[in-house]
Amino acid sequence: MQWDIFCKVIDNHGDLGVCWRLCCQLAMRGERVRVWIDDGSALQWMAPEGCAGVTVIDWSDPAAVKAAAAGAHPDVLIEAFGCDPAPELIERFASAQETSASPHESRPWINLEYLSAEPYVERLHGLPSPVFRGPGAGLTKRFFYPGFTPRTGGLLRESDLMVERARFDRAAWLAERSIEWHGERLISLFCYEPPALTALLNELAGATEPTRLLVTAGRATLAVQACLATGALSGIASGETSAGTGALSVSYLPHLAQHDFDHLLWACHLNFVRGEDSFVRALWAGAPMVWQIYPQDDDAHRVKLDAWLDWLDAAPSMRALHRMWNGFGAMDCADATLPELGAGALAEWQATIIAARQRLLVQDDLVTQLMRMCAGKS
Ligand code: TRH
Repeated sequence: MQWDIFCKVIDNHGDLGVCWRLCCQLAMRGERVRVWIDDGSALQWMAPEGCAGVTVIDWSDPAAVKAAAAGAHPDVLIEAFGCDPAPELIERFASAQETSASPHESRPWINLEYLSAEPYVERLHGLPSPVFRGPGAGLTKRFFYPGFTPRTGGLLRESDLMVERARFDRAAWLAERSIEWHGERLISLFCYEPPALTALLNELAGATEPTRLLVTAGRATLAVQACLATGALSGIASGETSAGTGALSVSYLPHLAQHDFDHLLWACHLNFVRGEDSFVRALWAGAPMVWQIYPQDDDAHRVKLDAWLDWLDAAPSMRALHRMWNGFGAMDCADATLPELGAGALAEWQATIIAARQRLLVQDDLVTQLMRMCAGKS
């Protein structure tokens, strides 16, 4: 089938990251995919080689929209995160419905929602949403909610993911990427500007166990460099591509292609992730993880974070660390300290993540469920 997926980049990289992963997984199953993006600039580093079977259309270019709209009608329209596709494209989609054989064979229009572990997801997943206004009036969308339980839409997961994960060679990958490593503990950092960042850097610098912090490009690098620039850490040696003090060494990474970002998570003994897509990828990586949730108004993200920690059955120490890392604890005072990131705590957290991953691996992945819904079988 022909899938048209609409993606508007709000901020950061997750809207595009999730949509791109969805496109690639559909194409891997032989589907024809067009992804309409208003700002696809991040694809230059996220997917420099593109993906066979996926056509990228610049939604902000009227000529590109016109040319694509003259092409084949989509069999499925996916509106990612409520992004409201251009009216002329909805009109075209609606006109294609009229040529459908019968209403029950109408072409699916799916509203792909953000991921959450909150209870409402199971209630709303799959519900119809009639369209009353605009060019789509009279049509019906369906809600598709990703999630962590069998009564949700599941999570994006490539069919060969765990085979690739098992095959991964940490030392070879680090060498290929020219990342300095002397056998020390590796921690990845992908974050916004967490209030507890100084406390983390101080803890790692003062620990007995040496650590190399692999800092991702963009906001995480800026946040670490800002911390180091304040002199909050004593004796830090700070350079363009690396820094270090005490037991802590810091390596600043370039942007990695999306498939390689997974390898970063697989290489590390602890992953600090954020948003939505990297959060899921850290679960699949099976290492201890700390999630900085995307901040929302009126603290809605706090409810969302707690819902996930409840689903995870997280230990009190993991909950305490998440509260601090997300600024819900007393991290605004300079001398606050994080829970010890010792071997015992990491082993306990890793057991929790691996148990959660096992629960997820026995569920159908998101694309399997989406294709089933669009084939009218769910
Ligand atoms: O960038 P994010 O914070 O995106 C956020 C969230 O998705 C949030 O839910 C959404 O509301 C907001 O955007 C608008 O985090 P996320 O979701 O992990 O997306 C980052 C993507 O970037 C992910 O697909 C991984 C990818 N990535 C790379 O491919 N290479 C890299 O080097 C890095 C750092 C990230």
